[in-house]
Amino acid sequence: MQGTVYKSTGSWYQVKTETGEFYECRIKGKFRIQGIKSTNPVAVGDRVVFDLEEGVEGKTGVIKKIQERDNYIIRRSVNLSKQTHIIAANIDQVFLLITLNNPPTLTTFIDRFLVTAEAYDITAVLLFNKVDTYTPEELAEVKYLAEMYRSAGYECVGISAKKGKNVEKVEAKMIGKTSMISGHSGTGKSTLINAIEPSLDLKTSEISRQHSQGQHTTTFAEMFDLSFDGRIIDTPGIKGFGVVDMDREEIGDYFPEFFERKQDCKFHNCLHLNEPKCAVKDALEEGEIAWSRYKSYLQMMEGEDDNYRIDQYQK
Ligand SMILES: Nc1nc2c(ncn2[C@@H]2O[C@H](COP(=O)(O)OP(=O)(O)OP(=O)(O)O)[C@@H](O)[C@H]2O)c(=O)[nH]1
Ligand SMILES: [Zn+2]
Repeated sequence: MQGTVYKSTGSWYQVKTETGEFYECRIKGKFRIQGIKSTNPVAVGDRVVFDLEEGVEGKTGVIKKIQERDNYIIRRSVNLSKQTHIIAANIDQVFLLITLNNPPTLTTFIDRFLVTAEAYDITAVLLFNKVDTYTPEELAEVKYLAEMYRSAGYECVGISAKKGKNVEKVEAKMIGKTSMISGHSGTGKSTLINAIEPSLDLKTSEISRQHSQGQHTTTFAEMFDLSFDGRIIDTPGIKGFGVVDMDREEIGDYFPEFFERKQDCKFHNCLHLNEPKCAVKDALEEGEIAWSRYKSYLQMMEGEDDNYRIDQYQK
């Protein structure tokens, strides 16, 4: 039988067949995918082949095969820097929910996230959420950030998941696609999904309670069918987003506004660091490229991990 993984809870996978039936499936023995060192061999969004289990009551199955993935998005596993965790597979686009404060989303985090999305060829859209709570100064900052990311080549929308502002714009972008919703814990992922599909009635939680408990409402990624043609993937709050297995030479190519100018650099393999006649640095000096983007680039080139900074910031 064939189906798509809608949910994974560690050892069990919820698989939906083309006829719309759900089966609880698991993996038997070692199941490794070539070339990927991952803590989870099967991820939400995977298309799988499975056998029904004999002699077992209910609808359970054993996954035999994973069909080739169009793409997948990964992060480093906690505590195991060499290992990776596949967050989801076969994604058409990813929406990153950003809030200025409560919780703060740093540009270094946004940039790392975008680089990862570029590396796996997934369209990213930035959603600046909670616009209903911002002061005029904060709204000006949102506008500034949105302009900056638009000029880098990304679509940006200011929304209020709670009040419904611009939610219909997000909805329109989801038609016919599998979308992933990402963002720090508390940025409003579940609230947005509920606004789009109230029948899902996902649990949301107050920021303060989340912090005192230090827990996420959503612990596993999960895919949901929308009432229109579209699917949504809810992901656990992501703190850091490690960039995995990326050569220093390719990082710049995942900054669209750098890549666009690279052909005008004197050296075809310019790293935009100290090389003469670098089109990226020229654009930076002229204010066409944002310093914060370049700073994130330098940080990634130095292989710095900014997780600890985000953690400090969030406490
Ligand atoms: N004022 C306002 N509050 C919002 C908005 N969106 C979400 N919230 C609130 O922010 C808090 C966190 O929202 P959730 O939807 O639970 O956030 P989440 O991203 O799903 O969090 P995790 O499940 O922990 O990853 C809740 O108290 C929401 O009511 C918004 O647009 N405006
Ligand atoms: Zn250059």
